Amino acid sequence: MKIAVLCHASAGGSGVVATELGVQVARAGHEVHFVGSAQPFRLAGHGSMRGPYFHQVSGYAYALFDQPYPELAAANTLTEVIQEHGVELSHAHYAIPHATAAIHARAMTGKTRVMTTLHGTDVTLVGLEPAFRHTTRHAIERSDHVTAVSAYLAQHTQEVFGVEREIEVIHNFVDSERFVRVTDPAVRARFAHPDEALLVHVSNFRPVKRAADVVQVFARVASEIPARLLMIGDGPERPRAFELAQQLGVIGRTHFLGSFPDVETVLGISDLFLLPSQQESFGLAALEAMSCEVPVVAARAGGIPEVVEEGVTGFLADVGDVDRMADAALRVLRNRDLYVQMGAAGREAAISRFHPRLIVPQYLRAYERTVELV
Ligand code: GMT
Repeated sequence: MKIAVLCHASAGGSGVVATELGVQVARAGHEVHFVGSAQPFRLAGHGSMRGPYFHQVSGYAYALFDQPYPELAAANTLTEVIQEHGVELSHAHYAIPHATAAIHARAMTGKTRVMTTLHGTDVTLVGLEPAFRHTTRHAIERSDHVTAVSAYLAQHTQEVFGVEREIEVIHNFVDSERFVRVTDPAVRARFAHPDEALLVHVSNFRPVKRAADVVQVFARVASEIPARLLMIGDGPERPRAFELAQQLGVIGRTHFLGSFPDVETVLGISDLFLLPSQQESFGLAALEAMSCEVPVVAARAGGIPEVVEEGVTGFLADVGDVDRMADAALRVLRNRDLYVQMGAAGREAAISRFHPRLIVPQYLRAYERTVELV
């Protein structure tokens, strides 16, 4: 098959899933063309003469236009790629803007099929805004096939947009060879003393991630046991989280490390992953932590319970219940047997339920079915 992929290039779960899926699909012998304004961040080093290929959407600014209209430019570049390479299927990660651009290119070429994967923000946040509601519903209804990364998201989409079409659930996956426990004590020694518990949070620090709750939970934990917190990523709520860490007197034990691509090193040395999000359609970062044998304490929000099994691979609490999250964290960190057992269960779940060898074939079958609609 010849497949075009549209996704966000910046660090974020949907871009990660889109890129790793595209790489695996290319390895399986298909021709994969990424189309976007920038190369997806995890695609670096994967392109070769046999693909995956990357086609940059050209920007255009003109004094009369108050915006560069990137979706129109994306539809235009995608049209060129479809015509030049005989693309049979455009896989859009996100209803808006990517499925909208793909549907536009389908209309212009009369050739390709459109498969859309919903990741969350397009449905639960931005897509529901009155400014985008009709466009999002149109993108979902007019795609040839739609998948969602959790059962929660599929059902929520049907409810809030009132769409009746089938939405296939295909969970996200994790590369369990890459996301592994790091046993070299020298790596861990760079971030924590041997007697300290190492807690970690990875996100884009949008308000929905509730980074302040991470700091609140950590401050309670650190008042009881020696501990350190690593905050990975960057975004609008980072300054507030920093300020709160100062106010609560834990800034010396909280390290804001910013964004970097090999997040697995930090996850691999950590003892506990915190994900107190207000809303999360899946929680890919939690799955990556589980693959590294790290127990998770998270909010019982959206699709998180489909990933983190309460009492088995971590503990869940109501959104904002930082006391319960801190109690759960202390329970795991104070009980070596429970900690080891939960870490092992997390890795087992990553391998037995979320391995690429289980998930990628589900996408390939969906591609085949969608292309055969022609
Ligand atoms: O969570 C984010 O802010 C990033 C966003 C994205 O587009 O990368 O994540 C969404 O897609 C991920 C991959 O499917 C999911 O793991 C995240 O749960 C989802 N985020 C939300 O639903 C808020």
